[in-house]
Amino acid sequence: MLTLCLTTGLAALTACSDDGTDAGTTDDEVGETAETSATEESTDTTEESTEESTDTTEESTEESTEESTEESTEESTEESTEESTDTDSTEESTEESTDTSDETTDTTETGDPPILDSDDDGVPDPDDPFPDDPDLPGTAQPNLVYAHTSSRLYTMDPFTYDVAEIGQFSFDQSSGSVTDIAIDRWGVVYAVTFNDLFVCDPGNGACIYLADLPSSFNGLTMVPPGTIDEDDDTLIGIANSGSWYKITVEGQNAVLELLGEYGNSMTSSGDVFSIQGTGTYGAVNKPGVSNGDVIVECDPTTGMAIDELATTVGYTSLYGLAGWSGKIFGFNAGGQVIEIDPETGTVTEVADTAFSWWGAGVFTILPQ
Ligand SMILES: [Ca+2]
Ligand SMILES: [Ca+2]
Ligand SMILES: [Ca+2]
Repeated sequence: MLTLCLTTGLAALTACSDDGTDAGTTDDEVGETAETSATEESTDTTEESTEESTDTTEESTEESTEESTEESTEESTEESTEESTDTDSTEESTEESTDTSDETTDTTETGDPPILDSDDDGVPDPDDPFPDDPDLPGTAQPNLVYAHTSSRLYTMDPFTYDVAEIGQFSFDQSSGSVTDIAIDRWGVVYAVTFNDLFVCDPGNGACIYLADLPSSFNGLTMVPPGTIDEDDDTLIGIANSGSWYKITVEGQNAVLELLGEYGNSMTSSGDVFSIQGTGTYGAVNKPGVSNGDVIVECDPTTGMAIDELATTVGYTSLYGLAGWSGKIFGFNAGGQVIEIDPETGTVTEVADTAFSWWGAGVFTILPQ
């Protein structure tokens, strides 16, 4: 269900982006999205049947179709108004299922996962805001972490700590100060200003508007597949208050779902990052602690702080947080970059720059 929710959101925003700023086709977009979802369900069933026996592809397809028809019939008895729609979807699914059976047979021979990437840009269709444009949205380099000021994007090598400027953020509309960024496992970079959500090209900082934000976030991160969504990254916004929200794009609006909060009156200093197999960490302001921020490990499904790892004595305003295996990087408003050892809590300054850091991001799955 969550996968469909995110997929639906991206499909809807893709339609919007293709139409520029035109917001007058909402009904059509919803209809197309619904049909797509129905087709995907039927296609999945067919793929499973095909994998069982490629020699009986036709029989499997027929069985899948029968199952789909039965399901449609059951639903139809409950709501007669949906009967015609379900029947249409089943007929379309039958046609597409036959095509997909052939593709699946080929895929089985090569052993590649059956994830469609129509424009071959390395970002599968469900996670590609521009699934038919190989030049957008652009992807981050997997061996680097990213950090930014309110107006410029940078990279940092997680081992040499070399900081390099990519360029100034630009906006196709609704320009603003970037309060944080997040990177999914494919390298797609999302950014928030105080008012809006964007997807940005990490090659040049060019940001494309996605949606209005109902409230501001000083932290933004993806959490990896298997955390909230079994199969996909999930975009999370962290409010100054310390509350965590799941962000889903529907049309030109970012829909928020409250997941939880840090707890114990801790508020967000500025960011969270989450890497599969490594953990989920946040920089918080803790009542009674004034000589630094506190680095906490979090439950990524609720945001609740489950462990306190370190107090970054002498370093406050850690507005950006990123990391690597066994490394936590804090980027502060004073321009320093510190590394926190999650095992020992040791804090080490690794870079001192002239840039007032506002945020940071890293892939949810590190390069293998
Ligand atoms: Ca793609
Ligand atoms: Ca693309
Ligand atoms: Ca971030």
